[in-house]
Amino acid sequence: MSEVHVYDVPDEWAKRAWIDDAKYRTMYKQSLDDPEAFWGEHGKRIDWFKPYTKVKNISWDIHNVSIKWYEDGETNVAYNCVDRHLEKRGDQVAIIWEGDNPNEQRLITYRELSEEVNRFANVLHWHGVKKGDRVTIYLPMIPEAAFAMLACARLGAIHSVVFGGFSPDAIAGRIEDAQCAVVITADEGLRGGRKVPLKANVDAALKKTSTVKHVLVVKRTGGEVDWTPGRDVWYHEAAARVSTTCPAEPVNAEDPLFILYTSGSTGTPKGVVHTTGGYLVFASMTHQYVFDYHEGDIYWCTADVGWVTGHSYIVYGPLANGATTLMFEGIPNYPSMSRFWEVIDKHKVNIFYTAPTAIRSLMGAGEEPVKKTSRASLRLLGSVGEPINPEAWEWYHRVVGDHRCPIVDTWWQTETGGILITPLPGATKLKPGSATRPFFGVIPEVVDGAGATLEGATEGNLVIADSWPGQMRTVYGDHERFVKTYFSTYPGKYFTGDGCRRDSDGFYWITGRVDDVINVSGHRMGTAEVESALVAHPKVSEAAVVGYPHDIKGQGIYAYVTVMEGVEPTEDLRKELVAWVRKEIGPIASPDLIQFAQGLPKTRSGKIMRRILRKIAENEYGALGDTSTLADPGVVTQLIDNRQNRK
Ligand code: 6R9
Repeated sequence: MSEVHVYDVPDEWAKRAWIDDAKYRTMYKQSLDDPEAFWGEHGKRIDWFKPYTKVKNISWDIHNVSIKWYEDGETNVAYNCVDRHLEKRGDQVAIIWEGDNPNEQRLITYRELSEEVNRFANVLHWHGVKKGDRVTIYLPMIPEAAFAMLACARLGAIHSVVFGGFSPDAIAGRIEDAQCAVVITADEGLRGGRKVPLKANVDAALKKTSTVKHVLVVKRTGGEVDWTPGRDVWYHEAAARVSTTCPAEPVNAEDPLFILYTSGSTGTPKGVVHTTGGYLVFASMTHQYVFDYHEGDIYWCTADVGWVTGHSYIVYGPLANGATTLMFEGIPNYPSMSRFWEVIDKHKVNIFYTAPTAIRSLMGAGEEPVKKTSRASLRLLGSVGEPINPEAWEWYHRVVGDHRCPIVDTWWQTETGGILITPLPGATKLKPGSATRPFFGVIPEVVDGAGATLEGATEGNLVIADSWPGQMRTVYGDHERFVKTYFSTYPGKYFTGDGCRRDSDGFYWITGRVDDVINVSGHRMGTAEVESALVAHPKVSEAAVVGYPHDIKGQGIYAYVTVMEGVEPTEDLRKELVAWVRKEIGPIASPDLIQFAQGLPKTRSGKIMRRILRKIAENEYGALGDTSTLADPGVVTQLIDNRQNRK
């Protein structure tokens, strides 16, 4: 291994930060020695209508997986993110909204946020939404997305946010799975100057599912949309008819707050369920300590609210803490490659949290677009979504942060609700590419394939040995799948699906997924999902999908396709298949490379040998390993000869 550059904690950081190294060690030890006492104390960071008397009640026994935190407490997430701030910071900006067009912005104070959320909740209530009902939110990055999420929370309804890049089929599947009666969308979205036909996508989705009674449409661009009278409602018209007071429904700590669909190694996306109390405690506490958030800071997370990062670190964590959170509608390279840095200067952003894929693509444009901006307000940088390669880390640190800003490389998952492994900027020395140490209460372990726990400096699969309050509680409607996916591989432990290395300092280095999930620009894709989209095409007989290293996206999608008898595997068919997958799932699932194959390598029992396909896609065909179990070894030579990734 090449030598690792270590960055010590700067003195001024150790002094000013909430947590220095000594405090980290003390608190971490407390959190493990007596989790009841530790989380009992920290649970008080949010307001409770009815205080809890029980803190932690966990069983990870595969015959009875049950996860409960603060189980007899009652609270409301919208109350915590909005109402409780009004007295002290009613006039403080809660949300800075920066439009796709640099001339568009909105500043929303906590008082205005309260009015908007109450109004939105009343509109939902009017359309029949009550506690426990599921609501699909398919919106662009506009403040109404946050209003809608908080409005659901206010009523005790469960939101299911669907990323605006998903196709009508993907929306329909998610609506159907959660049995949603209301969908909230916009006429169109706007990204990089281009329009996204959100309402039209919802219209197409609703042809395939019948649970939806009302579609609330927020006017964003004013573009033409089709209208189904009786079903479709303009949000602004409904909003004009309701008041700005709506009581916050008391909900139990374990009542669901949201469902968020995420890809796994098999089957259709899973509805990850997060509940109320533990989730909010964990999101707000990690937001405060990981980003060292202090009163008055301007905080910007560039994620989309369609992903968990947007849920926990644009909306819930920051607003629970009374922070000013920036919400950006656009993309990093529009209208120019300097956009991120210009937004930072315009709004005097202090804390900036983005993804390695964005850093790598901006790196490609050189230093000039960064250096022509000031960025003097920046104090801390963050990274999330995939492993960050040391070159990108160093560039982020040197060019964006002017050597001045620590970088928190935060490892977590949709399932974990909040950050689990991360540096704390006043406590943890930094090693580029390492997510470093566990957050309070988190017990990472490295296990081998057989499940043995490995000690010291080692490498293997990452599991977590005990629960934390932000943990997902179940897969919506399928608890068995929850148990099987996360608790059956290593009984008694939560299996993350990630591989990792632990070095001699006890620092963790996440090496990427060890299952059939690929991470494309920080977006999770199940290879099985792309495969089933491909085989749904009438000209495709068989398909196998794997990831391969991609300079900007981290991983690209490589598809092996066998066509039906009599079909010509042409360039046109290749384009047709890419367009097909985009239509079936969405643009994030577009195959980067398609290889037409006469046959796929299979064992004699008919199992596709993905290990071999992965190697060929990685252009590492010299090291195929044991191929003795192949039914027809000739297939492999053909695949190598026609490989698509030749760099
Ligand atoms: C928050 C989020 C989760 C998967 C996870 C891992 C990868 C996320 C990472 C990271 C290395 C980091 N991942 N953060 N890998 N270093 N700092 O991204 O959730 O979309 O569910 O993805 O992303 O592979 O298992 P999600």
